[in-house]
Amino acid sequence: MAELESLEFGKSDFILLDEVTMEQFMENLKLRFEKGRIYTFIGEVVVSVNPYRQMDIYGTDTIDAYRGRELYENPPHLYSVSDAAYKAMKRRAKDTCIVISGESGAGKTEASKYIMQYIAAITNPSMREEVERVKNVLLKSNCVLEAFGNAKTNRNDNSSRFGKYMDVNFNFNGDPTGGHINNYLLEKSRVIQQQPGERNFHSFYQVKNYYCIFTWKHVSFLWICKSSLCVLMNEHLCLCVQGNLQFESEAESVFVSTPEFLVHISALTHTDPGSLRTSLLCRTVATGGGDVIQKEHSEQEASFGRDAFAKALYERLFAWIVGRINSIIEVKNYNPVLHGKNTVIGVLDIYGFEIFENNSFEQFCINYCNEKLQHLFIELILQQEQEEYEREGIVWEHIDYCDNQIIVDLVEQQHRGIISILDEACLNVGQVTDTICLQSMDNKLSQHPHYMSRQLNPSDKSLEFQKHFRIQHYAGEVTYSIEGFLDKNKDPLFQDFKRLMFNSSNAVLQQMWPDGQMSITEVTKRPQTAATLFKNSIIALVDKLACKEPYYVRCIKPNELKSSVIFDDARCRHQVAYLGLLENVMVRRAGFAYRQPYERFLQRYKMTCEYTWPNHLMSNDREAVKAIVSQHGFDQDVEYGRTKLFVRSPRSLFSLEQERNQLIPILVLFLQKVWRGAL
Ligand code: AD9
Ligand code: MG
Repeated sequence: MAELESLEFGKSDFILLDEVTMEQFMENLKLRFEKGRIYTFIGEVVVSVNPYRQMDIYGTDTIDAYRGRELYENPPHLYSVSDAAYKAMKRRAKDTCIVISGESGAGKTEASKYIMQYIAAITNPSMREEVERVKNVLLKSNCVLEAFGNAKTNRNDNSSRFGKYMDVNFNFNGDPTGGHINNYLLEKSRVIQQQPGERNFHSFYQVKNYYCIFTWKHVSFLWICKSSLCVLMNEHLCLCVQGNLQFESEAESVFVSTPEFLVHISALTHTDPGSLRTSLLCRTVATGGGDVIQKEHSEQEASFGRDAFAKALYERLFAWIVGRINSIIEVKNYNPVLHGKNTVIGVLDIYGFEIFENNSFEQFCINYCNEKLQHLFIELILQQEQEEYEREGIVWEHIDYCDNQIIVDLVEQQHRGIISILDEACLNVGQVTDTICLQSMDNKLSQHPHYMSRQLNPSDKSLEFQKHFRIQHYAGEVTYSIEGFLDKNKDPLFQDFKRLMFNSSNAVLQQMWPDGQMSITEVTKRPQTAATLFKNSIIALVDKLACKEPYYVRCIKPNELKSSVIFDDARCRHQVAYLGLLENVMVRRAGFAYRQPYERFLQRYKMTCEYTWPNHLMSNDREAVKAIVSQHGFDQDVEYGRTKLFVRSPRSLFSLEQERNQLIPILVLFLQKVWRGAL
């Protein structure tokens, strides 16, 4: 039992802390980590500390222990939330979601896999073939997505470089009937460049083992995927662009200095070598008079175009793989009249808040996403509390909390927000530089309490003039370098490449480039910028989550050394602070720290009261619970809801729990004597 366990291994629920202080929180977190108790509740939220070692807590025995049980009946575990989300979905036909957050390496992806495994293990007891097929694809899609979307970074050997939201659909029996995956902002710049000590996506290294046309040292970002994904594709896919493809210029004209690669690439992409060369060296432009002309690239433009092409190829491949998985698991032939309501559990594993030495456009997007999710977290946690109190007829007192809406607005507000300012700058191609864009941000945001730059604070030597701006995020200050923001936001790819790929004789590649059909005169509408596309996808994600009953897993990384024994106090403290965990405990406790259905409360504590042991004679369970509360003298500390008892201070419950613990051995002794006939 969660409460029993607490005495020896620290408190299994942070709301049972004597005082909600950072010191007590950290003490409990550390003690539990050291005792191998990596999970702790805050009410229904599970806080998880990455153990960095294999734990024997995910086997079938454990799954059986959690299946169908109430949250507080077992020690905290990922399975507790998984089961709670599943029960709510099945019993109350509620769409639910499990949001997993935490910084890079904190254990989000591992947690999401255990959650999926649990759901797979407890469903389809009758082993229906179609359900098994869906479960199989859902579980196995992970390794394909990790191969193409994960990479070794300096912080995590298997870092997800994309955000993932997976919906699992269930029929009225509670068995999975299908699913859908959404992916967010793949870090495609990794294809062409990695930080020292980091690697390209895993797939680059895995594929070369069985299909290698160049020796490894030649392959910088070229690879061909042939048979590895046959299961998914049923066709051979060739894909390549390569960093080895170099340009040189002579007498003002640019040429490909490594023509042998050009031939390979055209063969692999099933395109004509001449067209490929032209796409690499020139771009088609429409003149003001409506004519279409070819304009030659400079060497720098050609390299820029090649890199953009490489990134786009990989990004489209990734999106295509996700699309293929989706088409295999989409719910087919579902008839709500015949099959009942189709319900959903969503699992979100998305990049956590990032603060690096150098923070660029990617960190800006990721941190904005975290602001949105944090805002949703606060809103939903409070909203849930409020709804429960209303349902139970309890008077609710409003709680003040730190609202980060102002930071969300700083980024996303129409016209005045940073994304709007960036987009405006991107409209004036060639005229606005990163520095000019920064000036524009300074002008418009000078009054904003969460925005800073050196131009606005000349005395702040930590910011470089004309290069940096700083946002005071809910999780801490982050200084961004404006360099490259406009290019990354515009994310331009010459139409010539799109047309080239659309004309590929490989059907799969052609399918990935439908926009290549357009001629240059048709491409008048400016495509949406990267930041706006990302913003829209995150707003859509938040809308999706907001209409579901949320469950949270908050992951903490205990140290930077991937050690299973080090608990780095400062690092953990920082994460606890920015995940808002203390706030979470306060919100939970400011109202009522504990609530339990009368029947359950009675079952657990009836032995502590003479009027309820062994059975009560009251008119109902509510009255019996009143008798227990009265006998223990904490009437002032509780409210009686329609179906549940609400306890304000955990102290009351704790004293009850202690008394129960003292009584259990006496009762066991008594019962043994009865059995032996001694009494
Ligand atoms: V990132 O934002 O994608 O860079 P995650 O997803 O938060 O990050 P991940 O789940 O990949 O982190 O965990 C990092 C590593 O920690 C894993 O590769 C495991 O080696 C280790 N880990 C995490 N959780 C567990 C666990 N429950 N048991 C054992 C774990 N090892
Ligand atoms: Mg991950």
